[in-house]
Amino acid sequence: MTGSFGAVHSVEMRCVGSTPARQFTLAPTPGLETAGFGLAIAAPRRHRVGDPPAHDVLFVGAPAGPGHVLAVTPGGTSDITPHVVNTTALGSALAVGRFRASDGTIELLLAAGSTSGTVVVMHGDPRASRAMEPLGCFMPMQSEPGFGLALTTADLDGDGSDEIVVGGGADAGGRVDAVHVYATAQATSPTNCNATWPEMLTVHCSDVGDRGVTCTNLASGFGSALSAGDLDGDGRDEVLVGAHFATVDGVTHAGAVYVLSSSGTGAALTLTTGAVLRDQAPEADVELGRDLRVALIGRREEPIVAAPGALAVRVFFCSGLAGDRPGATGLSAECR
Ligand SMILES: [Ca+2]
Ligand SMILES: [Ca+2]
Repeated sequence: MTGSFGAVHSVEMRCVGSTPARQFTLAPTPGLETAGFGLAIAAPRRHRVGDPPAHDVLFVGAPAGPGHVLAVTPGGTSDITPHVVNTTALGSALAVGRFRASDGTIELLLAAGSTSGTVVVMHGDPRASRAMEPLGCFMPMQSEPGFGLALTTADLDGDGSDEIVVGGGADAGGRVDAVHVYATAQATSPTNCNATWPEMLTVHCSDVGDRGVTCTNLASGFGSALSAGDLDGDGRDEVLVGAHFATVDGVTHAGAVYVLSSSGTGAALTLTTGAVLRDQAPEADVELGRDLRVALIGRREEPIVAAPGALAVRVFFCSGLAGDRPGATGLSAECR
């Protein structure tokens, strides 16, 4: 799936090398500022093998200026921009989750604010009469430039409801090195974005010696790309964190992806590094992990990781987690 921006105002969906299978084009609308349309895109994810098909909707951010967010459904394109105060660049990052697993609604997370950082939460069913409405918004406990540069949702305690994961903690140069996790039951006034939500936990980058990955005391970019999925099939999502400027085997900016595994619930929830994805023969400035997604391939969710310096996208069928190593049961054919 590719996004485009500027005057094009379109999002194309295509198989690699093919002509677009489907293209959404935004008709010019008087009074609607849509510059940057396509800079961020998000769609509901199938949480488990065997889940019913997710909502047929694509959310598209147009973050230039104040920012807008649009919902593209088979019925057409609608502007669902929430009216909240003190935000700019709304829609610069997007993520879709399910906080109330059983009622058929979904949540949309929108990043806003290129300097202060705010995350807006919307709730509803974009296909039905229950339109997407603002549910709450929050800022970090302490000002963090870059807060919300990356967003994802993940069911970290296995209760069927997603938690919120936010990349943030940038230094003065905008380099990110922290990942924050929030519970989803903290909805606050949707019109006041000066609120803070209590964090469940924060994770910083740490070196992994047996994988040759060094990131501490570096601007590793840890947290500037996020995704989540249940790589080992144990019912809990893992959080995947790109650290595209990490040093690997002494090679600078080779990049790596941290696979964070959860344990415990509630206040006792913890995230630890369960595995690290890296190139077997790292090369300088490949920046593995600059962007990443988890997608269902066969019966398992697998990481798909950008390696822009190698002009490549890498799929890691074997993360190295217990249950996701060669010889484990239930694996994709490529990982047996
Ligand atoms: Ca959960
Ligand atoms: Ca898992």
